[in-house]
Amino acid sequence: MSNPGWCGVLAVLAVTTVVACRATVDALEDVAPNDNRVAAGTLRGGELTLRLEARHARWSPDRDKGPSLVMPMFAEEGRQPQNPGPLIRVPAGTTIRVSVKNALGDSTLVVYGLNTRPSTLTDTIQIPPGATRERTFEAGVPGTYFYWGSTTHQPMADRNGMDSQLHGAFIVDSAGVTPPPDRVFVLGSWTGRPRNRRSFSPDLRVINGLSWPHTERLTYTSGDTIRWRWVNPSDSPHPMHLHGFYFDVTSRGSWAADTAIAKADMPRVVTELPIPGGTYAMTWVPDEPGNWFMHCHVAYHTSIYLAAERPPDPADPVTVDHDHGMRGMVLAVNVRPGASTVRRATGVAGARPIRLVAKAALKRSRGAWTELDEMAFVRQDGDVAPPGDSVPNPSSLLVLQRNEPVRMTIVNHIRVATGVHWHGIEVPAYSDGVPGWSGSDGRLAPAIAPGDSLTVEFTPPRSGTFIYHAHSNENFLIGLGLYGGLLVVDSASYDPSRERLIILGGAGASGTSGARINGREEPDTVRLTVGDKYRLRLIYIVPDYNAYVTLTRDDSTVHWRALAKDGAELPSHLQTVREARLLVGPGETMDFEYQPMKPGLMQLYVAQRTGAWERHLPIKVESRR
Ligand SMILES: [Cu+2]
Repeated sequence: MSNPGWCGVLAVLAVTTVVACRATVDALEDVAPNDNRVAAGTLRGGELTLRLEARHARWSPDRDKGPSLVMPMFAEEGRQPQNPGPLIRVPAGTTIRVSVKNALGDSTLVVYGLNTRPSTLTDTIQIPPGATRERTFEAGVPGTYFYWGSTTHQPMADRNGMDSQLHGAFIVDSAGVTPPPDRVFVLGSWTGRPRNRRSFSPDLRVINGLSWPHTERLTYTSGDTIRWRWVNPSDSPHPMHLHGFYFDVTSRGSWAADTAIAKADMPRVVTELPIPGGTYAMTWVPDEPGNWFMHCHVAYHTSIYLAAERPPDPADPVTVDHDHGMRGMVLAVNVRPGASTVRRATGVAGARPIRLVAKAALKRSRGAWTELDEMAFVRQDGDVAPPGDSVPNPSSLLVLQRNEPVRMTIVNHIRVATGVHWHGIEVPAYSDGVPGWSGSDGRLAPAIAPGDSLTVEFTPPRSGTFIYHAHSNENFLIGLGLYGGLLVVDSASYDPSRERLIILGGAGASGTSGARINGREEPDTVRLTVGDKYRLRLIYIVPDYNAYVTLTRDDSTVHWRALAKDGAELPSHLQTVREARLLVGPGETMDFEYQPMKPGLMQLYVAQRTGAWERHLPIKVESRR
């Protein structure tokens, strides 16, 4: 491969590798992206024999379209190195005989996770340079796991360095049955550390070793049962969001242990947040043809800033267009029509018309990153356009009636093309809001150009708490305010006086870090009355961060009752009282019931996961008059 980006890449890599010139690099092997469809090793008579090696190899996260990186990778002996590393997949009861050779040259390799499940972190294999170590163990309990290697001794939560791609999925299937077809996806994170600011500094988030738009394109037929396993050996939680459909979480675990979830207890969600070291399995049945996505909802993890070869930083980051705006952890799914002819309805006579204007308050001075536009969606009622010189904060709340068709006209009054995604709502593909992607049968929704508009239709089938947001250049567009609350209600049971909506969203033009609560850095006090039961609707759409959310009183965490996740009501036996503290990621919504029993002050604390920022929402509980 020849590429002008090479020398800069090598400057980055020279820190930990011996690679210094193109001649040496050309002698290296290329890394094959591993789609985890073929198990490694030889399985015979209840015994798997597997010979692994860790070698330096040339990884191209954009396939042959971008620069490559020389990094330690796992390979089967005598075979091409893979990212993720060779898949270990055996039935329970299998004896695994594995050898690992450290061909990295200069560092001791520590291998974790080559042992019986459940496992512990202390059970490692230490392999000096040039040495081979062997291990024989029983596979253990069925589940979704992984193994990994380390040369830097970084903990899982910091796993983004030169050894960050040394990992492979480890799947234990139930014994005595043929496992139903499934797919295994491994998330990966690598953060470039340039020696100086002018060095090319790729920063990568990948699925099975590849970055969008080079990730695998999956094709299914409407009505198929789709089973996916997700493995997260990376440095951060990834809120993995499926467009257009709910999925059931069938197990949750980690590299070490896994717990299958009984059918009646399976979370039904559109976003699942595996933590570093976490795994989960999911099942879904698409019933609507078209192009769909499953992607990480941390905006940065699907942004232009995550390309092996990215365009130069734009002078005006707001204007990054939709084609250039997505990279990283995105998986494409095309659903073909199946036997059922039932489609999500469009063109319904009498659909309720709603006009939604994407607006910007022009604050930017040319080229200045610090002076960005405040943005919002403003609902336009009647013929009078909202005034042009300001935007509300937050965007207009949309309240839709369940099963009532809506015809949504999105008017673009910002200075870049975009689309609007109705996050969590089961919409027809064309209405899903990804410019140039959403649609089916060759009819794709266009980007809505500045000054233009687009009309889409859908009929929300369930009541719940949802989000609508711009689906392009999300770091900036969601960050600057293009998100809003979307409630679907049954009018008979909807009582706004007994509900409180809490929207955690982008920080606005004051910066792309931090967050706002209900549109403000210092939000208005929420008032509750003693003895009343409230539905707290929590929307988390801070684009770039995961955070801990805690409801407190007198510095201690209170309890609330979980009611719904991502707009789907929990089955009654799962509507349990629990401590009011949780880790949330972008694209998640949750409903809780809370009944204050005495007057006083409370706080909702929102703390970015690694402590980068903190916000709080004051809540005042008042006596009944
Ligand atoms: Cu992510």
